[in-house]
Amino acid sequence: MRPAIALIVVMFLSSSVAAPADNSVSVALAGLDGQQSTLTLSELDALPRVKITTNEHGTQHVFEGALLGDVLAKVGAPAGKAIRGIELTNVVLIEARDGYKVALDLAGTDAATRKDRVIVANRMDGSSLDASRGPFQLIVEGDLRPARAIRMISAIRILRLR
Ligand SMILES: Nc1nc2c(c(=O)[nH]1)N[C@H]1C(S)=C(S)[C@@H](COP(=O)(O)O)O[C@H]1N2
Ligand SMILES: [Mo]
Repeated sequence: MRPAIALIVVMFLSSSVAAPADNSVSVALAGLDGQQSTLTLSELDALPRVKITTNEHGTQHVFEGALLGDVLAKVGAPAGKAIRGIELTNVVLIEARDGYKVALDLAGTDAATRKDRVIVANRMDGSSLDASRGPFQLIVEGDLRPARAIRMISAIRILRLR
């Protein structure tokens, strides 16, 4: 009887600890001039929400998150008219927990520059992303194949090529 009660107490405690632990998972952010920050799920949820419908191997999904540009604002990334001249050589490098990496040109991710949006998503079809995708996944609107839809994002950095 006693070990069973102890087991139930341990299960209860670990399940109640699991919820806040999920929000402690964050993405490391780095700007062009040494700025460093992190992005938590609650910070992502607080940004203006954007929904993008994708077609992954013939299956339609609705992803929801925030514009990559709104996330990169946390580390002072140039946006809109500030992306001109030499700033057009900036690259966004996104890395995942499994070592997968994707590079995008910063101008191509800017909502004032391109109609197709790039978001950091944390929900798919109304639910939080599971461990194999999330908590954070990149979605590039208009991509015909999902190779750049990097799952399990761990870090997002802006780099100067010059
Ligand atoms: N972290 C991570 N993201 C990733 C991948 C990956 O291997 N690791 N594969 C990419 C590719 S090539 C595709 S087609 C889509 C879907 O991959 P899946 O079929 O392995 O789910 O996720 C993309 N995002
Ligand atoms: Mo792929």
